[in-house]
Amino acid sequence: MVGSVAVPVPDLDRTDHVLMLGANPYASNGSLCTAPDFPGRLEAIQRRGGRVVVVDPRRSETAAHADRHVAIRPGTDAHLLASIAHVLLAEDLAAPGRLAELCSGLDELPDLLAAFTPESAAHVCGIDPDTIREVARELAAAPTAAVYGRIGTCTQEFGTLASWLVDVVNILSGNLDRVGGAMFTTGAAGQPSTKGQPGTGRGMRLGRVTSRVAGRPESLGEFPVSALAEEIETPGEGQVRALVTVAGNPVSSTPNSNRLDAALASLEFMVAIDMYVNETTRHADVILPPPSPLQKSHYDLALLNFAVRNVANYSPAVLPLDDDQPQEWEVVLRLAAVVAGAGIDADLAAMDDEIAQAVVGAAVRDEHGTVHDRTADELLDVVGERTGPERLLDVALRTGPFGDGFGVEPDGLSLARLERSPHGIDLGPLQEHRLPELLRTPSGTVEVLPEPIRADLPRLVASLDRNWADSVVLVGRRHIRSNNSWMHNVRVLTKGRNRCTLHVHPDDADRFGLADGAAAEVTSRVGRVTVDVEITDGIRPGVVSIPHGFGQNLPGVRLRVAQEYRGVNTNVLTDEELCDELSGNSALNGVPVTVQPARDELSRSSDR
Ligand SMILES: Nc1nc2c(c(=O)[nH]1)N[C@H]1C(S)=C(S)[C@@H](COP(=O)(O)OP(=O)(O)OC[C@H]3O[C@@H](n4cnc5c(=O)[nH]c(N)nc54)[C@H](O)[C@@H]3O)O[C@H]1N2
Ligand SMILES: Nc1nc2c(c(=O)[nH]1)N[C@H]1C(S)=C(S)[C@@H](COP(=O)(O)OP(=O)(O)OC[C@H]3O[C@@H](n4cnc5c(=O)[nH]c(N)nc54)[C@H](O)[C@@H]3O)O[C@H]1N2
Ligand SMILES: [Mo]
Repeated sequence: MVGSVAVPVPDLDRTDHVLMLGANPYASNGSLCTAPDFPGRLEAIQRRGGRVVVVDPRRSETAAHADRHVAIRPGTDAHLLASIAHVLLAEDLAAPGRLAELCSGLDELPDLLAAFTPESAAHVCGIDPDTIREVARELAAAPTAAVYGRIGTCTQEFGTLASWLVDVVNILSGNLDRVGGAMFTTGAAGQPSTKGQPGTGRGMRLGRVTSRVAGRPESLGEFPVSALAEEIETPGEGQVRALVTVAGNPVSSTPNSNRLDAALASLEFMVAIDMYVNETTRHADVILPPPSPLQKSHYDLALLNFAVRNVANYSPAVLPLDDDQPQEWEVVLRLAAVVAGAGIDADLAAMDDEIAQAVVGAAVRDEHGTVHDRTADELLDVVGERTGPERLLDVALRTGPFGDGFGVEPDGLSLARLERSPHGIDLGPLQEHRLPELLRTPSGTVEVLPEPIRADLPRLVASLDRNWADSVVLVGRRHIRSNNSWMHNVRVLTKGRNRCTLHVHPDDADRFGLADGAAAEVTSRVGRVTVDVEITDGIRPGVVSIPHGFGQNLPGVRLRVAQEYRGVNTNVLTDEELCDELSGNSALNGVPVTVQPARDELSRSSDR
């Protein structure tokens, strides 16, 4: 829509109304939206008279604090949002304001969304039509509002359309790019929309190439991980025979774990950069250990670009490296040298210099940048002794929107300035009216109807006729004391009652004959797990929930604490063929399952 990776975030500190779907910041503290004390900022909205509306099949911690909780049927957020957009349009509540001029394609929305009346969406979403109308009217009536959708809305069958519709509703309600609405962060470093010609560009292309076996589309140079197992298994030209994992545990985190697990075992070669021997790295021929996080400096190049204030924070390494211990970037660079054919003894310092030359060269060539009239050598001289990522960070900060421009703005940002500011630098609240300068689309407009979206909409319309109420579906959840798959070896974070339980509504427990604390067997198309039952009315009937990242008790794993934990891997159940067709992204939520009492408690450990 805007032509580069720019995701608007809710202006939490100034908004009057948040409509949040598929996110539980009381556990996660947010996602693609960075805010210290996210829950406190939500409560501040309520204290100043605003409202928080949460759409979630579970009464999550966040939903429990909300002014309104809408318990949606999983996988149907796109239908709900399309219907909200429909109400805004049909009731003449749409007020895009200045956005009308900046957008193209808006006028086509009424026709394209005509099928999504509250009545037709209601039976899909399992929400009554009046609630949909009220949610839409409240959003329109609020002086400012922001719609925010995350993991629950994007990792599902209509995930891309749901994410698109979040932006559509923000546009129709006039809230995109204005104070109190959904705003674009101005990142101090590494933000594509602060480089090159303002207001126009080449735009984004999806699916320039497709994956070999299933034809899944590439996006930003990546294939969806749902294609990985088949790419390893399927013989022929281009078959994946070697794998490098860096800070990833795909056997735990990606769908149909058992299939990927078997596929990794069939590789000719695998190397992992990781500090643990876990579900994934146990398949590696070589595990290269990174230094401790305390031995590494940190600047969050990714998530600071989605912060609710413009900020820059740098933390230096706390502890030194041991003698002969390489930095993690040196490990990665050496692997790159080997893969590129330069050999194990390649001159890393020379490679690092080349990379810095390339990065500074690009900054110098940017005729809209602050260092256009300078030379790369001159700038690298100013950077001085630094090497590796810190040198690149210094260049990015200095040539970024708050940078010192290598002397042009003496008070501007540089890494040295961040080093002198151990608490970080607050660059102020988000700025409105970053449109149209932020755009990098060929048309120079917010392209409201990108072609892949238009082509995918009929799939959403067709699904209105599906019999949604038929199956029991599985969703995930997060807990504040767990981080994906890798905090379970820390005793202080895992002690206490089992948190890897199957949440089941009391009506469903009756229906399936499940008792609280007993074991249930959950089966999907691809797998089965045996898991402790926790009966709770905090989940919608017809929906069950298991958190991801547990189940470390596999042969070969060396995680003493985690292996003892009474958890199961929910991604044994998620299905690599159940994807959002448009992106190929896996539907981790809304997976059809059957549930029954476990035949045998002992089967728990033998489920694999
Ligand atoms: N403590 C902790 N913090 C974390 C993480 C962690 O593992 N632990 N992980 C980090 C990472 S990698 C990320 S990406 C973020 C994620 O952060 P969030 O995006 O906030 O994700 P979750 O906390 O998983 O909340 C997702 C919610 O979506 C609901 N849901 C499931 N299916 C649907 C659906 O179909 N529709 C709707 N509307 N809701 C649905 C679930 O019930 C759940 O409450 O958190 C980050 N922070
Ligand atoms: N069912 C279900 N599945 C999910 C999700 C869900 O909500 N439901 N969430 C999805 C999401 S949002 C995400 S982001 C993925 C996460 O998926 P992954 O990124 O695959 O999983 P993590 O568990 O975060 O794995 C991190 C790995 O990095 C290692 N590690 C930690 N620190 C370092 C370091 O400094 N250097 C190196 N080299 N390694 C390090 C850890 O030991 C661990 O092996 O999971 C996804 N999977
Ligand atoms: Mo994530």
